[in-house]
Amino acid sequence: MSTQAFVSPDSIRAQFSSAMSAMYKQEVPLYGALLDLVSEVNQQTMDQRPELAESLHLTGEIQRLDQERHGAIRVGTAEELATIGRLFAVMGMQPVGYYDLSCAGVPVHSTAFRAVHEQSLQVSPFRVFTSLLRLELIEQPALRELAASILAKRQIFTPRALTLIEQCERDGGLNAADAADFVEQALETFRWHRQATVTAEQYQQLHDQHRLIADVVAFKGPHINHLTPRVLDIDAAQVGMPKKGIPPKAVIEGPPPRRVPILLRQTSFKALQEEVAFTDSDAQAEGRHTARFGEIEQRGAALTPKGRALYDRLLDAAREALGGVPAENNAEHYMQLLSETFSEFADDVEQMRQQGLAFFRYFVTEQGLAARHNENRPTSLQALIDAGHVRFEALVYEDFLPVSAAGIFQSNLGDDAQSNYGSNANQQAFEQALGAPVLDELKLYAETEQRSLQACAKQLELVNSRLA
Ligand code: OOG
Ligand code: NI
Repeated sequence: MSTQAFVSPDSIRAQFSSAMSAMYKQEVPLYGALLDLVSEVNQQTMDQRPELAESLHLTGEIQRLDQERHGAIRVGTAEELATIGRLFAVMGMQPVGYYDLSCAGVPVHSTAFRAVHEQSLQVSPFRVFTSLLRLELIEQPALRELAASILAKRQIFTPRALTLIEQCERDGGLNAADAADFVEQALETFRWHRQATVTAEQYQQLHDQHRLIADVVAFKGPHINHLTPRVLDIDAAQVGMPKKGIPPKAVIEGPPPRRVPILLRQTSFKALQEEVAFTDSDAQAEGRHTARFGEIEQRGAALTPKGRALYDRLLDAAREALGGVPAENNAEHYMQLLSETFSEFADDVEQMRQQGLAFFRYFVTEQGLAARHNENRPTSLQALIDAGHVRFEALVYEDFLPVSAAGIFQSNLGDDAQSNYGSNANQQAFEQALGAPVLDELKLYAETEQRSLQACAKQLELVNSRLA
């Protein structure tokens, strides 16, 4: 088979992301309402803020905005995780980052599968937050064994999906027909099944240990539990949600509102009550399970290690001052504490750049191009920026935030579901289960920034690519 016939992984990912969205719209009708709200808010925001619209055009983000979303799944075993990693690799998605959620009382650790190069992200930024259940955190040995034996019996991939993954690994790609087939087959793994794999009593036992354990263990597959579109103004979305009959969680996770958004701000609506059938239930005795929920997010600047350390410190300070978990009854106070502590974080792109708080992408301006053969033109990055020969935009954060993720998990599990597992970060065990190391997101942002500096140096015909 010739390489020419292969469809690019980026294109398979774009097809998959769109098929997933269509499936989720069918499964969760409120998701359709959420998408409508997001596109209304995005339109309004661009009308009201032409400078933002211009930035989005410059970076190309405008083209990916409508198709931008992330999903989340939770798998039960190392083998499932390793195979899901191979499935995502067919679509050009690699594991990025390690998130320990045990310290927040959720017995999982996670990574985000996503494209890693800016050009691939531009084609499709689709990402999946993927968590692995940590059975070792279940204290009762009998229950741990029950969970392990139930998981050992299930196969979450279709035979055809497995064949196509192997074929892709062997041949180096898939042709158009196989790629379309793969998208359809891969989708099956993420579909909701109302038929549980356990009896009502087993479900209860698992659920009593932790609702999340029941969610992972009691079903045929790792149903996608939310699909999150990207909004340009999350405060407007939060206000707009109740008007569309979507009740939002009490607080927006992440940093406070700012002129220059950083990292990630997220809100969600409560999980749906789903009807499920246990293996021993008759047609009348319906069970209930909460699995799927809705979420909206606003993405901002990717922070450098220095910026991230500052973010973590300020977030901790706000949480400490609150003296508890942000919830309905202290939401306003929390938001006030957040904006007070974050006054220390520069809210101006130029200052953020000079203080080395965020990663950026650089662009040569018309003026810079026109002046590139002048002998006295500036040649240092700062001088080129000051002279208007180069401009810059913050790189968008492509990843997740552990504290926010824990807040999202918790608001959907119900506050009663909090347990205490202490801090149990174990990246090595996660990587062993996955069968590969996870990539360092900070390195990826730094590489993108370097590539943009090199491209500028080349366009400006600077010798030795001196900007990079
Ligand atoms: C994942 C929650 C984390 C996010 O956006 O931080 C997440 C889950 O509930 O499985 O999706
Ligand atoms: Ni999410």
